[in-house]
Amino acid sequence: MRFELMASMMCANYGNLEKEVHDLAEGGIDSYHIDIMDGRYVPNFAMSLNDMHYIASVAEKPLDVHLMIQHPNNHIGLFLNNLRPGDTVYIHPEAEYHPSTTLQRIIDAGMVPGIAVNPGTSVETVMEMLRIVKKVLVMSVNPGNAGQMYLPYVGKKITKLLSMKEDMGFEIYWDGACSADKILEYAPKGVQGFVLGTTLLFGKNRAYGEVLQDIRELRF
Ligand code: S6P
Ligand code: MG
Repeated sequence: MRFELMASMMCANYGNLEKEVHDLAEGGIDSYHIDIMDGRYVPNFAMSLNDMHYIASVAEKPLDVHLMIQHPNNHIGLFLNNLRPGDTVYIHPEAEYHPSTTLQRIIDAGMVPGIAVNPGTSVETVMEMLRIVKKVLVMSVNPGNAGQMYLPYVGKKITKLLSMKEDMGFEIYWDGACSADKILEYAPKGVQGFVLGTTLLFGKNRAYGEVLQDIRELRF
């Protein structure tokens, strides 16, 4: 079964970031998930523009940029100018007065447009944007930190989105507390990709390639 695996780079070892980027690529990661935070939209500062810029400069695989910032339209050019066509940019619709304007700027720059949907955000409130975006990043934890507990009520929202994705033309991605049992349950149902952080990939004292191979060999 083919599904995408993204590495949550806020969980990487910044003591040797270039090696992390290359080890993850050799291990078989599909893209680098970049959690940009402003300390306002979320109560944390994880990665910022320079981190993204550096990873973009040493990475050959695509970037998957998750903007957890207020009013992303004010600063989106800074991010788009440092990405390559085909990289993905997600915004949080609640963080923007006119989210479809911001999504159009992402599209015009040649990036893949996405929205991130918080655990407390309903599908109904983002319905119009589902026709614009190519990717929906479903948050199964509240945004801001790695290493949190999965929020089980998110499952019903994924079921609802799965029933709409073909008609509306988007793919679903999972972000937060992603474990093997979640991949086993949701990849066969049609979730296209999974962000891997501390739950499954980082801080395990195992080579990334071994961990990723175990995930690819899960028996469905
Ligand atoms: C959370 C962020 C996520 C985390 C990821 C970490 O604000 O958007 O991308 O980095 O959830 O994974 P884990 O397994 O530590 O929850
Ligand atoms: Mg994220």
